[in-house]
Amino acid sequence: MLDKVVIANRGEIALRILRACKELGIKTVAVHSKADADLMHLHLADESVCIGPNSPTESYLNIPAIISAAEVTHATGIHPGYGFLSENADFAEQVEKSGFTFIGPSADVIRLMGDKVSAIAAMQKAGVPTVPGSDGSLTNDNQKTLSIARKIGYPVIIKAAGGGGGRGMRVVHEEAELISSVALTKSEAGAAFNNDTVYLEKFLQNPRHVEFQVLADGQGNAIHLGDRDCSLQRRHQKVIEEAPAPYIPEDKRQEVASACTRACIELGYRGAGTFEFLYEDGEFYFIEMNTRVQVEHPVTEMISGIDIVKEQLRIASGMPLSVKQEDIELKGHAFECRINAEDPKTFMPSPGNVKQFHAPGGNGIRVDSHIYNGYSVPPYYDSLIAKIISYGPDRETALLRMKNALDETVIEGIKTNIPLHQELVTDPYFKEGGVSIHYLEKKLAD
Ligand code: MV4
Repeated sequence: MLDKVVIANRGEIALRILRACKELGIKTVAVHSKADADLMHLHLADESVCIGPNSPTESYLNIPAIISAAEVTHATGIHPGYGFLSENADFAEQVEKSGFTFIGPSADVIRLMGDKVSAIAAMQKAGVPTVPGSDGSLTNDNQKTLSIARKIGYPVIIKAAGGGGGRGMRVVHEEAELISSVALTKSEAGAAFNNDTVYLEKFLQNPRHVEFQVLADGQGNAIHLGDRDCSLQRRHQKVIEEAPAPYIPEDKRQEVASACTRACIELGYRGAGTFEFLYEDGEFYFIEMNTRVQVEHPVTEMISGIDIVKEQLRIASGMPLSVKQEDIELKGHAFECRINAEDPKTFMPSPGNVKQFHAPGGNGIRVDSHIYNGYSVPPYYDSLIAKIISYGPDRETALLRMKNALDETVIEGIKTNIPLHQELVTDPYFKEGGVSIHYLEKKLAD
């Protein structure tokens, strides 16, 4: 087992990783920016190291500072959490070259998935269903581009190979716009990602966002923990997630889940991963793979009973998966509300002092949060301050428990999006389940 792990992140996920380390008897090193000297997990960690000033680029994105922190504390592994350096292949490579264990897949696999064109090609090879598209990058041959789009049918979407998560995309509704749109997306991609490679897909107009959680040990074993529906989002920021995804025929779910685990074996994948799909008219279409632990991993933990972060740590320690697919029973239903320090109407960040915090509780409620009475939310980072997770034997019960949990929660001194969540959990369409990726933005527009 890893002896000592540097937690290269902040906020709730740093605390989440710390708790998993403690359960496994792994010593912890908390690294933090100057603004984050009051983070809760610093007191719970065995050691803490200040790695730089407030700016993320000088602290949580500062590769030499993080590797130095591992060196001076004689750590053996580095857990990147989500965001920041978690999907940076160069970081993973430098961590390993410096003699530490990167808690995640190999740098090569991170790089393969970071390039969306190579990721899609790998998935097609492994039998994972993808969106009809250009099957590779677009070339300078405009006639060829026009013929690909004509064959697929409009609307189409042009995406940057270096993009992902909603960055570097453009929808094209008619042939007359295609070539200029490709040029524009290419030039924006070159500036944003230093990679002007673009590809084309059929644009799905009203899909849901459904993703599968996998775990693989790099020793020939891979399992899935079912799916999650993350359709309720605004500007590519997820708001509520749930597991399992509602109204997916069980045979379809099994078919796609099996394709994902087979792909993990074929790729020699190691660690936790997420296969992102669009789901429309009963079909799944792969769009991206995330090679990190995700914000919404707790909903899967609730229905599977598997501790995903502990599995990451065990896998990185060279241990095989602790469970087989046939031992996993996905049971009940779970929701996660992302509580942000922001104005519930304007979505403007609302950093500042938390004068009062009372967490909800009761049967089936889990709260992952680093905030406490008197904690100051700094303005420099993501506004996520808590995740309220509810579990129940069925979707209706889990949602009722979430409503009660939101009503119980007290956060004073800063604005939060709890009023928005209270509105959403009583929304008749959301209660029904299966809303598309456009539902929240349309609702907010009215
Ligand atoms: C799409 C799409 C429709 N058709 N691809 C946005 C984030 C990135 N992961 C991929 N995205 C999309 N790709 C095709 N072929 C619509 C989106 C999309 C979206 C996807 C998931 C969750 C929210 C979204 C919001 C807007 C657009």
